[in-house]
Amino acid sequence: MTAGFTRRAFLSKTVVAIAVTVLSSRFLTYTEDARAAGDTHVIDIKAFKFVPDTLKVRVGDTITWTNHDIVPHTATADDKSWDTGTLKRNERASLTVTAGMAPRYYCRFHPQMRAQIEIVGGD
Ligand SMILES: [Cu+2]
Repeated sequence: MTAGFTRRAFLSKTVVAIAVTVLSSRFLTYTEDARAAGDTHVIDIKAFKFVPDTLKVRVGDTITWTNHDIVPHTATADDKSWDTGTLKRNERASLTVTAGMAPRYYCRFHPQMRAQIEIVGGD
């Protein structure tokens, strides 16, 4: 009898755990899908930093860098495959995310300024 009770308790806990797992994975899937490709992301360059310095993007999204500092900056891929060019104060430049785009970048004038994008999703 004790064994039977224990087993029922185990089963119900298992059912609850599975239900929670299914619900949370559905929720995550929904929120991922809710964000369509083609979004615009804004990266601020201020106080010699890219903000944010890590950004999740999808192929087809647009990234816009705006320089708020007095001195000029760039956002330049580590492998030089893309480059915003020199951005003076309050200037901005945009790039469209392409598949296989080099994720890490820096400022040509201040190589200690570093940041990266992370390309997520398949479409
Ligand atoms: Cu710079």
